[in-house]
Amino acid sequence: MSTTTHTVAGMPCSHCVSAVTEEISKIDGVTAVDVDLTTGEVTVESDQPVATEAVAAAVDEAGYELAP
Ligand SMILES: [Cu+2]
Repeated sequence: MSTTTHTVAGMPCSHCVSAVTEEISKIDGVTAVDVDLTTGEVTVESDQPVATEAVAAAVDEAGYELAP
């Protein structure tokens, strides 16, 4: 079990949250995704550690990007 947190920039509404959640949920081994709309903080729970690159790619797929 592994938990990582990331920050996504520019998610103004709950639609963004569901798009990001859906894409990150598709990553292999991810068991839960929690997005905080006000802070942009994304918590990813997974069976094994998920590479930041994989999360970044999923966020990009949803149309957003990880904050530096
Ligand atoms: Cu939105």
